[in-house]
Amino acid sequence: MQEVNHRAPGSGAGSPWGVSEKETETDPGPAAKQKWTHACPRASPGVGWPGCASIPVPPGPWQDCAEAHQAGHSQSGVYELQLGRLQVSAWCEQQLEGGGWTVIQRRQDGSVNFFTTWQHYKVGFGRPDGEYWLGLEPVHQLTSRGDHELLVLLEDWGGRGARAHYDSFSLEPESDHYRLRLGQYHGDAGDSLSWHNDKPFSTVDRDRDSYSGRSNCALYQRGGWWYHACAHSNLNGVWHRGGHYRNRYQDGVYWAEFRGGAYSLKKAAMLIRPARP
Ligand SMILES: [Ca+2]
Repeated sequence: MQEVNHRAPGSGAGSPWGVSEKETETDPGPAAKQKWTHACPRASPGVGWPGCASIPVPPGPWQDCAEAHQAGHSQSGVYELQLGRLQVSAWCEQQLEGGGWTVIQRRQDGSVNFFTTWQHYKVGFGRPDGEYWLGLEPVHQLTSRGDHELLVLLEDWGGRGARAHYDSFSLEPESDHYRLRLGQYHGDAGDSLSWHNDKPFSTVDRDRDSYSGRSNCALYQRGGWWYHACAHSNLNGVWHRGGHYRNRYQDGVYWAEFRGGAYSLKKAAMLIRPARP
């Protein structure tokens, strides 16, 4: 994978990133949060929880962020979503390109460990106002309701942004390992996800990648992804500070067509919303 030279900056419209870049904090580990909702506790007097208590939570739960947007909630923030029997907290991006986006993944400060197990990737981990993974099952539930589009937002350490847009996106059920179904690419980031189309999701403890034998891409690349043999993108990899990194394996947060596999991006986010007819 070769280094791709500077691309045009993203439009900069909207702010899909979390509340603020916190100092790196100790993550209690997904094991402490093994449940369907993401811990962003309701404001309780005297209890400080940076970033959460200050965000008003609009009434809900909502089917998705698009429904909340249609109901007039044009403020980005943490919303409660009801997905079948699941209730989850998600960040809704209500300003960017008409709003209605549900953020399903976000990296921005290295505060959350993404090198974790199938169960955690299934149910989700992190905090919706910071770094997080919404969860394979919630995303499957969302995308099985109807056509969705996917927007990938990237930013390097020089503040340069790039986008990858896919006009359809869905995940198959767990029985099919949350296999990725992806539509047509548009954007200025370069297409580093289509190579992963139709691949099942793999984690360190669930090797479904195309790399034969015991070779486990999730182990080498220290993340969870729709690994092939192995990756053109690895947005759930290790958040290396500063961009360029040297490691035995390409384990950074990368999008090869944008800055190459040996460059770990500062920010990455994946957003979905129902496709518009
Ligand atoms: Ca393998």
